[in-house]
Amino acid sequence: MGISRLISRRTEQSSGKKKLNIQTAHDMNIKTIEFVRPVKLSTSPQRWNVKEIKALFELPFADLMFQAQQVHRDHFDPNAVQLSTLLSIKTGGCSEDCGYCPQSAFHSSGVENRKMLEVNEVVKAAMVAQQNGADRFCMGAAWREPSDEDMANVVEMVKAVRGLGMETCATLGMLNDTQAEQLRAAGLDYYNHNLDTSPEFYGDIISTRDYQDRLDTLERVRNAGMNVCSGGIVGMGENLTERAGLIAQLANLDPYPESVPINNLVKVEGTPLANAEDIDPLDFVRTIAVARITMPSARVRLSAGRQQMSDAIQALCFLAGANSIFYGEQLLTTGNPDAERDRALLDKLGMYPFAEKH
Ligand code: SAM
Ligand code: DTB
Ligand code: SF4
Repeated sequence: MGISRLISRRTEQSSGKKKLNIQTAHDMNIKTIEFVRPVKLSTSPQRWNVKEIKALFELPFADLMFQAQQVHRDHFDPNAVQLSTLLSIKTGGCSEDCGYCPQSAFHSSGVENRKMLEVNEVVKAAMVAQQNGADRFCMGAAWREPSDEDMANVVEMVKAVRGLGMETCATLGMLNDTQAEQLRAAGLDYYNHNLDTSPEFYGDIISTRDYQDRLDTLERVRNAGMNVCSGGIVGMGENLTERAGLIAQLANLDPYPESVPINNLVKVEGTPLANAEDIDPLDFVRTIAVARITMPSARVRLSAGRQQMSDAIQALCFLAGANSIFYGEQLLTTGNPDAERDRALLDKLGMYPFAEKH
């Protein structure tokens, strides 16, 4: 059924004028979704194919946003945002060649190699983050994979941060089964490991490990019983099919990740992607909306790239279903809006940190 027919079916004659019956808007929205893509009741683990996801990307902007809002409101308080603070616990000198990353030893970005932080330094940073209102603390390391010695330190960090009453997340590269189990036993709530892009485009960006390695790590995290945080980067020169391919991979994980960071490439001088063409900001918003629709109950994080984004685009991202941000003036090696600017933005939008009201 066409949208216009749906709307006219839901209108009433009143004083000679057609009036939209607000009470039935919810019902109407669902029908609009059916109009765009028939609801699937199949139990197949392949929930979405790339063609269907591409079709979502190609919807008129307002239709896409409408669907995303509907799905968002069905699953979350639409005005609550989860705040996650990042800390680089081991910076630079990484043996992988990820084309976007300033921490790769293959590139000359000027990022200094630093040894791993001490447990007490990490705890101090977590306490500051907590005082500033963050509810999740994410520890990131520039490793291909952690060594046994690294793991012993990370386990202490996780226990200590958890002891503060914060949710914990770590991103340390590839894990084996034993390491995944160690992290779970330490109380790690989320493990972040991004697929980054589609399988087809992946080889253009990274050559030192393959896509299957990433999927294997995600499976180990899942099997160990931790929440999965996995997303990707847009704006690396991928085409629409490849962008849709990333979302399809994430959405078809069974189950899909609890947390989905969508990063807008931060172009760092000295990396192979320093001169990548900017993605149209509205296409970034579309990516958030498509992630929301295809992974309805996931936290979709408006991740890296916010410092370069206007308030208006960020507001559209929230409208598209983003409900988590990195909070604090530093990501890993690059900048992020400072806490004051974010507080002001949330206030302006009538939004609030999730932890304050839930
Ligand atoms: N070394 C570990 C790994 O790669 O799994 C963990 C840290 S790594 C920096 C975590 C993620 O940060 C990457 O997978 C990528 O998605 C994101 N990232 C790195 N550099 C970025 C950039 N310049 N812009 C946007 N996202 C970036
Ligand atoms: C994620 O998806 N984005 C974060 C976090 N997970 C680890 C990292 C963004 C890094 C941006 C570049 C930098 O600051 O080095
Ligand atoms: Fe290393 Fe992670 Fe950067 Fe890749 S993204 S170079 S694995 S720190």
